[in-house]
Amino acid sequence: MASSFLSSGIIQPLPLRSPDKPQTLFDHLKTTSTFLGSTSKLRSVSLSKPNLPNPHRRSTVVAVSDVLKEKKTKSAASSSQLLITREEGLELYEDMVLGRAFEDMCAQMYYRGKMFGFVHLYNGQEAVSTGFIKLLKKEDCVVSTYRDHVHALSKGVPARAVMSELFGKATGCCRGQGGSMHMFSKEHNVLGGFAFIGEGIPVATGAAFTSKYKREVLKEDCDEVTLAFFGDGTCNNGQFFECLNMASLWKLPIVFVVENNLWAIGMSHLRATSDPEIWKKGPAFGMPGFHVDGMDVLKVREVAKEAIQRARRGEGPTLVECETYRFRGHSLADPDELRDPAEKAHYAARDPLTALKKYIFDNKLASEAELKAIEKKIDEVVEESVEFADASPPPPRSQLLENVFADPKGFGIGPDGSYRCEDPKFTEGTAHV
Ligand SMILES: Cc1ncc(C[n+]2csc(CCOP(=O)(O)OP(=O)(O)O)c2C)c(N)n1
Ligand SMILES: [Mg+2]
Repeated sequence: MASSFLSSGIIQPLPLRSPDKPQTLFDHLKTTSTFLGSTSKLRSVSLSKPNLPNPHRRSTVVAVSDVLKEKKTKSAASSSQLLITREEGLELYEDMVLGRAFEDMCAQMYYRGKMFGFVHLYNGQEAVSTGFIKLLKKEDCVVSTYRDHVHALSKGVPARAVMSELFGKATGCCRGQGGSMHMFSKEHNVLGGFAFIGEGIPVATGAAFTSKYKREVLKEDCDEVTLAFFGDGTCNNGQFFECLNMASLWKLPIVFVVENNLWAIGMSHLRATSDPEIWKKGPAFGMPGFHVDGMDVLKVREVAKEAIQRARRGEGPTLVECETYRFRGHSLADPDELRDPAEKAHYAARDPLTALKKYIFDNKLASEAELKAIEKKIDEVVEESVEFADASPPPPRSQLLENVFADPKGFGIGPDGSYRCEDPKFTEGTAHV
């Protein structure tokens, strides 16, 4: 049998391990890495050396440390050169405080029975939303997940419209029909939160394709960029790989932003993923991959700038893995008993808001009183959002079937192509719908 395989030209797979260097299956389990701050040990590393330079690789692999090192060297001549101006620092701080205060208020309102269904909070991950989205123009698009309130806020959707949506009220950004997991705003180009993990990635890829089509085929003046946010658990889904492939093939103006908070509900990223360094999957598809400290808004912002500018210049997609952490359970229904308290404490000590505050003070960008004034202003915004949502009316009954089908009354389109609700039999009650 074996000889007939050989003679028919079937190439046998290469052995995974060199026979003269015996290796047990457990050897790699002993390997640890400082890559992730999790208190768990890295369970697995690739047996084939993945870090060998590949002469055929078209892409560059850049670690964030290199980007920042280069920036530091460049700015060494003038030591006064900071990563942000005073105005930028205040804008970033305000956005992060808004994200945090809004989510804390959501928790209160949820437990008071004001919200329905699952609610997933973003506490701890603010540096990612702020670091990326505050660099965007209004025309740029954002696609989120079910952990979407703060992405919408960073993109400019008013707090009252997001809170009202959470309360299921008619004044919400989706008129109360979406709820927590489905923030959408045409005006602000927030193309949705998605409950099914990975669902948003093809939508984002489609949005990026639209931008490219407008620019290159319709010759419109368009340099829009799309950001696709999703979690570590989502990176083991097929849609992620399919979209990386298409985006790279067509050089789409998109940035894939992985918010690696180390957990997918109760499943540790290190237990579920063959190679936990997600950023390495970028170069495999011919795009740069970055790994950045997602608890530091300034580091995130530096990497985000590079990736967004690359997309705007028409040079194609980038994969950015932000290592971050959620400070609360998976959703407000999760008692959060699975994660190691030491791990939680490790990240709590790296709170992104505290880190930015320190940078602002160390560099004398603003006084304590100025930051306090921002916090007070945001408290008022969030309070007002609750009052507004509470006082708003629920959606009318007539809205129930709107936007479900492609006709204003929700009864669909008949075989002749006309709206079923316009069929005279419809009002007589004899139409089949
Ligand atoms: C297609 C699909 N499969 C399974 C689920 C159930 N599910 C909900 S959240 C989640 C974990 C996602 O983890 P991650 O992508 O890391 O996002 P995080 O919640 O950490 O932000 C899973 C598997 C789902 N929503 N959609
Ligand atoms: Mg996760």
